[in-house]
Amino acid sequence: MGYCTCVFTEKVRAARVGSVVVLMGLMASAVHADWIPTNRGVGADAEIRESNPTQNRGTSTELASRVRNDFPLGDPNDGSDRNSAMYTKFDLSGLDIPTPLTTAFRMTYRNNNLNGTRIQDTVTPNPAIRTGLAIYGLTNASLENWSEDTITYLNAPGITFDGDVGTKDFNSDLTFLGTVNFPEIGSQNWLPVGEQIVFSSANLDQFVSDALTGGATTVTLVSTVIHGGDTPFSNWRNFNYLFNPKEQTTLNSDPNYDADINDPNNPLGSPYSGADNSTGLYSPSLLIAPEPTTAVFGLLAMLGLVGKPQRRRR
Ligand SMILES: [Ca+2]
Ligand SMILES: [Ca+2]
Ligand SMILES: [Ca+2]
Ligand SMILES: [Ca+2]
Repeated sequence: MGYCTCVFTEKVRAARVGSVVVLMGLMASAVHADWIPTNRGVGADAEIRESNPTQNRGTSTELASRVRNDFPLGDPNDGSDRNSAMYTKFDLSGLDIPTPLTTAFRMTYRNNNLNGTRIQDTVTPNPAIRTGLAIYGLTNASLENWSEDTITYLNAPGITFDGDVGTKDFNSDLTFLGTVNFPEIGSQNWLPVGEQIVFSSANLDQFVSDALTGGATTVTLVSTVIHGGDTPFSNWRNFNYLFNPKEQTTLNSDPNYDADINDPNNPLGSPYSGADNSTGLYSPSLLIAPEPTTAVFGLLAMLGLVGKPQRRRR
């Protein structure tokens, strides 16, 4: 980021009266964060399905994960099991990457069917127990050249196909980064179309940082529902958790979303109902931003408020 060029530093030193205004401007610049959608450059998003391992779904307007494993390998019914994962690639070329950085990954809900039974334990019941997404990073950089137009379950990087539909087959080319749960449903009737689920973790920061240090210009994240195909919650098993890919250029309409089912008078409808996604605002996206405390400390140092003003190279 360009928040501490030497010229600017000299200006700041000379014009301390204007420090507050300058600080505000610099803050806006320094904490500026870019969500990089799969729309950018050679970015990509595609779902792969073990039940149809040679199928390419790169141009689909949906991205989903569904897992069920009721039948073992060799059973005539194994083909009715399900195991699908979502591949997303982000083009980081030409970006002014901050150091150190902080990151996040987000996707947005495609359909209006994410009600409480699909995300929470409704058996106990216990809304604190929920499913969500498990996120993996492709750490074998030599496999970054997968294409949205050709990726299938059989040729996807990080998967060793075992033929047993419903068992996840990730291999050591992928590194597990963590999980993110869906939120508690509370008094909503479902999660609104277009709302985001955001994953962030020190592991993700490290994964992106390591990739960039290694010279990568793209990074790949793979997402799947957390639960295995044998979860005891039948409403989670074999349910298709759907998200918007870049090809979903207009979000579904969701006029009956209710933010509070106990209030008969609140206005209905998702705030993102029918929203325009032609520029990727709702596509799978990776955030790369300056690590906040360091950036703020740097600004304060520049203004002589802490330590000495420092000159730093970009
Ligand atoms: Ca796609
Ligand atoms: Ca199976
Ligand atoms: Ca399998
Ligand atoms: Ca209501």
